[in-house]
Amino acid sequence: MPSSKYEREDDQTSAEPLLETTETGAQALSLRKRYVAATIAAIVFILVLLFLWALNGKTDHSNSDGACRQPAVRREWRTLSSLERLEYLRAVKCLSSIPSTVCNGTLHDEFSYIHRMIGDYSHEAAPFLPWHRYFIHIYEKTLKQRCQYEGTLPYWDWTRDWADVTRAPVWDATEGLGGNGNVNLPTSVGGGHCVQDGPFAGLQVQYYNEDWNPHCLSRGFLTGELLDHFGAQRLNTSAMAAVLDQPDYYGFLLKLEDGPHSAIPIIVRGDFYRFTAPNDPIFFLHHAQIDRLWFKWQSKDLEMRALAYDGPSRHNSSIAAQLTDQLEMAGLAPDITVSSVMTINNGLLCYKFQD
Ligand SMILES: *[C@@H]1O[C@H](CO)[C@@H](O)[C@H](O)[C@H]1NC(C)=O
Ligand SMILES: *[C@@H]1O[C@H](CO)[C@@H](O)[C@H](O)[C@H]1NC(C)=O
Ligand SMILES: *[C@@H]1O[C@H](CO)[C@@H](O)[C@H](O)[C@H]1NC(C)=O
Ligand SMILES: [Cu+2]
Repeated sequence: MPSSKYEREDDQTSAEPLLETTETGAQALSLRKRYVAATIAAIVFILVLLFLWALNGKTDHSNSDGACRQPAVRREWRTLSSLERLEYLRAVKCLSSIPSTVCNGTLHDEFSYIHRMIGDYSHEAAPFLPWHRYFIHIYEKTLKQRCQYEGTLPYWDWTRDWADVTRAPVWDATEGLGGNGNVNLPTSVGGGHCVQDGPFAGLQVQYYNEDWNPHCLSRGFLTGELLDHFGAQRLNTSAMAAVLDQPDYYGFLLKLEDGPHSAIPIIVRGDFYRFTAPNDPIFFLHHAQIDRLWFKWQSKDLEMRALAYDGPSRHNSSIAAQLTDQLEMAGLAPDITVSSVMTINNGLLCYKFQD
């Protein structure tokens, strides 16, 4: 009994003689054409795939040709999904598991160390806004490159919590950065107590101002009249409008820096209201909001304000700032000019904000 294998051989032998006729010659030709067409189609298909793959490789959003085609979207903390919040917290925690090659401690400590060592030149001076814009960009990039974070840096819009910022969702113990220090423990640095809830419970940080001083992450939320004085009075709608209505760059900067920018760390206390403020991971959500407010101010007249830059070139300096000044990062990342971060869709930076 013939198997199917034999049946096929029978088919071939019966087909072969047909190739002799001219009619089947034309058939063979059209077969060859089809073969060529199929090959070309396959090559085109592979080329398209390669092209798409190359495009996709560029979605780290910073394009070398200076174009920003797909800006990353920075979003407000409470608009992230639970999963997105947890993923961000995972990545931030990951930083404190990677040893630093720059200072004692981990990548987490590096940001405090650099901010204290070099960042203070930028405070109450023109570079305050661009220096921090670059600094938090480096942080976001580090989360991506060292901790496989695929999201963007979130911001905390504390104007939504102006009446009492200590009750904002960002302090949640399960889907936030944890809350106030534990007041039942002895006081820690900065008038706070060790944080014992949330993802940073028990986190040890290495620096406090100038000192190498390993300690627990500390917070000490203000309450009552002080909270109202530094919180509600500086963060309410009319107070914020007065900041954003400033017509010139340095006037706006000072109002923002001395007003809401300082208000939050004064309220949180502990590690935050010191030059080693990045010890507290809330620093980066806060500065993403400061950066957003600068962008909001710029957006009122983007063409002019993308170039608006004046004031002292560094803290206590009598030399006027210029767009060609360098932003110093002490090896954390390359020094770059102020002008390279005046806009947020310029190639080096490529993001936008979702309101
Ligand atoms: C690093 O830690 C050592 C002790 O292990 C200490 O003596 C030194 O001062 C620290 N260095 C810095 C830059 O903090
Ligand atoms: C809002 O802020 C302004 C300016 O600091 C202050 O005078 C006003 O009392 C504040 N309003 C409330 C409701 O806190
Ligand atoms: C800036 O000047 C003030 C007042 O003269 C001084 O207290 C402070 O130490 C100076 N800061 C720096 C970084 O030089
Ligand atoms: Cu700072």
